[in-house]
Amino acid sequence: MLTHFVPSHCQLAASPRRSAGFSLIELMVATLIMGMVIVFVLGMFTVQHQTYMVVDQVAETQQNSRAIAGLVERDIRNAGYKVHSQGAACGVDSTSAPDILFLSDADAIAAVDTLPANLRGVELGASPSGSAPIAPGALSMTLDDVVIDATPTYDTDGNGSDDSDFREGGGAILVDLTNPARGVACGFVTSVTAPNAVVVDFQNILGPAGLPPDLRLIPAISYQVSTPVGSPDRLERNGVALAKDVEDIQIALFFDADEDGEVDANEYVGGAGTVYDNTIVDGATLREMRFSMVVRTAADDPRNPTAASTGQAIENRSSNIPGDDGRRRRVHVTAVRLRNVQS
Ligand SMILES: [Ca+2]
Ligand SMILES: [Ca+2]
Ligand SMILES: [Ca+2]
Ligand SMILES: [Ca+2]
Repeated sequence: MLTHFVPSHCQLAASPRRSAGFSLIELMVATLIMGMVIVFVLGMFTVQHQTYMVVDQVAETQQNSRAIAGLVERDIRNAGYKVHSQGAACGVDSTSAPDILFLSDADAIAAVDTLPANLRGVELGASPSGSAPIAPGALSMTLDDVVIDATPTYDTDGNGSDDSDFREGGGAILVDLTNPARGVACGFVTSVTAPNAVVVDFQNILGPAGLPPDLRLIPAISYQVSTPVGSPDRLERNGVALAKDVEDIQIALFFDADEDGEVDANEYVGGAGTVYDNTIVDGATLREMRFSMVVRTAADDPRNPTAASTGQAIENRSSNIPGDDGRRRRVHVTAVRLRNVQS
């Protein structure tokens, strides 16, 4: 009985031709299909890996932007604290390169309730002696004191005790109280020698004086894009690297020169179509500042080869940064009111 019951597929398997295994054609077809699958999977993996890298880098850039913006906002908001309002902020404007920003250094000044009684309510700043003309370049200044609030804040000579409210690598803003129309000048502090000497590398000039000048030098925080040889562009705060891959910073300032309580069209400088001129600005009427920056990813995105000049035309910058390197870029804009500045 059993010998008669043989399923048909067993009969087929038992045939001598089929038991020889796969034919060459079958093997080639199988190999080809396998190859195609591998190529497809590898391709998917590469694309996903690239996407992951780009997303990761863009996320990092955005995180950087937020961290920087937080610090800049704080510094802008505090600018003018306990110092002459005219000297709260000073910009060095460019339409073809990053701007440079100086903000009066609130960290250098003790909180109002810890100031000595005789200094409360007094607007602080050091008085330089002599009346040297202010032009771009290094200028040695003799001050009444490098400490403006009776409490030194920075240890400039590294001996372990604080000796100055100015610091090397930081900035300084110069105003003329009897000639506010001279505007405001600013530069980098390159040397501090307590008790009364600083060297400031001025980045701009102070307008001509009509009346005998009454100058005040105010310690300031500096923001600058630096391009060290062989390193990526970076943003420096007080000469110290704050973040890499920051390509550009641009500032726009909003004044209320006629004091009608609002910023009129002609009171907006440093933005599109306008140029900030530090020699005609009365800083005491500054109400708001807009700070924009371009941050880019650290590496190229191979799928973004023609990203030329995307997103770099910010404020009054007329020549865009060449962006044809495939890097992704993000523009971060922050606008802050200056709460310590009063006319
Ligand atoms: Ca500019
Ligand atoms: Ca101090
Ligand atoms: Ca010291
Ligand atoms: Ca106005």
